[in-house]
Amino acid sequence: MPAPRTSPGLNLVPRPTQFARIQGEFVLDGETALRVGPGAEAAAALLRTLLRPATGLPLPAAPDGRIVLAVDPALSGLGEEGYGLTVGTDAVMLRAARPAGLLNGIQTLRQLLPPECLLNAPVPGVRWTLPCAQITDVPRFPWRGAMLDVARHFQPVSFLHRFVDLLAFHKLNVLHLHLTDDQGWRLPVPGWPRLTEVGSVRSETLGDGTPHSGSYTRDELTGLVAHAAERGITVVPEIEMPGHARAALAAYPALGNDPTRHLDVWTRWGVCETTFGVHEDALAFCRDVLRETMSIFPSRHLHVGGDECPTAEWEATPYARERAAALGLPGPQALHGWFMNEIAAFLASHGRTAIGWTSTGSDLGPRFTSMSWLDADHGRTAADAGHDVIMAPHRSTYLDYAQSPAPTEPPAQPGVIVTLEDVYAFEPAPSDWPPETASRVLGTQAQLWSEYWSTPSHAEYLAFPRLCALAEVAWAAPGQRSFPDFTRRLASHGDRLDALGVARTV
Ligand code: TNX
Repeated sequence: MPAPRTSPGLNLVPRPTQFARIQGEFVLDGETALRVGPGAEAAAALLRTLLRPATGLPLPAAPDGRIVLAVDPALSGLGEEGYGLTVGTDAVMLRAARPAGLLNGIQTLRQLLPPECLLNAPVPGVRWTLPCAQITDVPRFPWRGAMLDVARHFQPVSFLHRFVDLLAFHKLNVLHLHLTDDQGWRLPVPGWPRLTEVGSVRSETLGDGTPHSGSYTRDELTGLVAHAAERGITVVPEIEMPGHARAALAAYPALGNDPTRHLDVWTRWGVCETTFGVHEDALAFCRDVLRETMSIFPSRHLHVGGDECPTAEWEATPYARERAAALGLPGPQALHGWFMNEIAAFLASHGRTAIGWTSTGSDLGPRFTSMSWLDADHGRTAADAGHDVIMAPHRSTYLDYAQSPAPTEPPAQPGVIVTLEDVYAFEPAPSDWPPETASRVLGTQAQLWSEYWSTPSHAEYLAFPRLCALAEVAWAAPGQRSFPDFTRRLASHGDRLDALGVARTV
């Protein structure tokens, strides 16, 4: 740790919408109390939870508390997640139209305090000061996220909690959890025990001779959802279909296109030819899985994959050709859209919205929110066609690519380099798009596919500091972003990441 600094500048990440440094400071000490207005109880609890380990401050509630936490629906200009913060020498006033705004303001308070407040053990001898300031802060996009692929390499639930904490610290509000893929199934589903017994275990990876396995319990996942909600984060689960399904097919071959074939949980990377069948049994299975998924994850959106689905097995199978003909489709390839649209309709009947990966305008029906991964033009095509869009173009948001060409970089997804500046330069809704198209962009998110990393520290190494840049892209308006200004702030922010113990090596 660097020497304690009693008066950090603002140097906030992401950059607030409006801010001014005012002379003076507010000191938090054992006497400081919180004045907690109606609707602000959860924010007060979070503030205490976050500050207690390092500061030991009790921050009790009191009617004359000098830190005011208030929800005021009249402040509608702050939207769902914005906040106003005034730090004076005598009082701190944090206000928002909705409780979620207060949670963002609390992360700002943490960044304004000396970075030692972020340590996970008592830090004696630090004066806990806030620089006086006036801040009004409203996010640009409602979807500011990160995808964590726990299918290729399972991660302990403790890391998921920590990752949520790191997202919240950067005012990101979505954890997209990629729970199933060819190489592993991580979600228990009642009535389908082999999904975790068989589907969560891979015998080896690329011939390394080392088994890899892991799955979550329902309680662990509901606990994660609650932990995230306390921090203003929605966990959006992803169940892949009809491709990227090999682990499920290893568990239940009858869900595929040839029930007599024995399949292993895939031990290689890339696009797997084996897919779910386009029959009622596979659809019924997917609905079952999604019912369980919905009962764990209350998110409005559920991700149902849809990417990289070879149709060769359907083309080679008489039942699939007959099904396509009976549905009046031009051929078995069109069964992909049919399958996905059946699933989207099922989710809609439960009041949920399906998200699908799209690389082109795609065959996903109008119910889908499109997660566009190829490039911005394809995202625009989807938005032009009327889809809500989450922009995830790989050259800007895939943090599993290396961040520099240096030979010292640890293993990463090969083929592309995504630098900090590449991420920062990304514009999710360019100003030359028609306003209606741009308005369909819900936001953006980072991707941490996990073929090439397997440990939490490696994930953190890949995520930071590029995720700081993505957080600012998602939060701040284009006219407020400047890479030199960002990197200057990042120098101070690095002290915060160090205090949080963010891994700088794998
Ligand atoms: C493609 S892009 C995938 C993933 C891989 C990633 C990196 C997309 C929706 N699917 O299955 O992990 O590339 O190789």
